[in-house]
Amino acid sequence: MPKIALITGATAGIGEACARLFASYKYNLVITGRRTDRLQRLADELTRENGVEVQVLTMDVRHRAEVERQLNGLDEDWKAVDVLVNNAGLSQGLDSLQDGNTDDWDTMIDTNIKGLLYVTKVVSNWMIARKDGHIVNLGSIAGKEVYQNGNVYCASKHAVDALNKAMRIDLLPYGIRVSAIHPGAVETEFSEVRFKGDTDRAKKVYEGFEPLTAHDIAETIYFMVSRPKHVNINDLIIMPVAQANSVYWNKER
Ligand code: NDP
Ligand code: 8X3
Repeated sequence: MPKIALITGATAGIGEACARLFASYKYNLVITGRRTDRLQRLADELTRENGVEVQVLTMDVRHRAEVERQLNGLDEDWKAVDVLVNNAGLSQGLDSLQDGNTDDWDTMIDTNIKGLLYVTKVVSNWMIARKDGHIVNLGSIAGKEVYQNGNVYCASKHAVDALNKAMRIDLLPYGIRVSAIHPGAVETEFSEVRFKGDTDRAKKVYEGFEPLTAHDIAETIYFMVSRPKHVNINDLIIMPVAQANSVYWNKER
């Protein structure tokens, strides 16, 4: 029986890289995001290249009713999810708290915290019923440290760090594994989204050093998930060699 991975935010970056890697290991996939065209193209490609089955769910994780409707609408066979990668997330803006845009705050909190909770509530119940499953939460170095102007994004990722620990306790009686991965700079669409389409500003974030790639993160997530059943990696921080933490960098000038 092929395993099933449900990956949120699979239209780009880390989520897309996870979808590609898990498909190469013959997982059937449920991939989600807001951009249906990208999801459908990816699904067609992964089925063609890897012979796996892929379900596409277009959903905005901020909308609880939509999340519940889309997930609960899956056929029963597809609810036997072995791996949930809680990846959908974003940053909006890089402003001081006093100058912050309150709509950006809502978007980050609604996506990174509430969206992750809505998806987890539904899927964890499927895992509880089977007494099996593994949840991998995308935290960030921003969930371990706080940097200038990172305020609300950092807070949202600190919340993911707390929820990762909380899930592990609450799901303990059911043998469900819960892990978090906390990357430093990964070159994806993240900065383009943070800077709202300002591609020049986004490109500069990754200049003068070698950032992590989405594939680096996908490989590490696959490593976590593919450990023997009795092994759980609770927490993993992964950085580019040129980034010691949120503040100290070794960049060429
Ligand atoms: P990308 O912008 O490349 O991808 C983000 C994904 O999240 C997209 O597929 C996007 O899909 C999805 N997404 C965003 N908002 C929503 C929403 N409201 N509903 C559904 N899906 C949504 O960024 P990354 O791949 O870099 O980011 C993935 C995760 O990794 C995030 O949680 C991020 O915080 C975290 N992270 C990233 C780091 C980095 O340096 N890049 C470092 C540390 C952590 P769509 O727009 O189609 O809905
Ligand atoms: C993304 C990494 O350092 O921009 O979570 O917050 S950082």
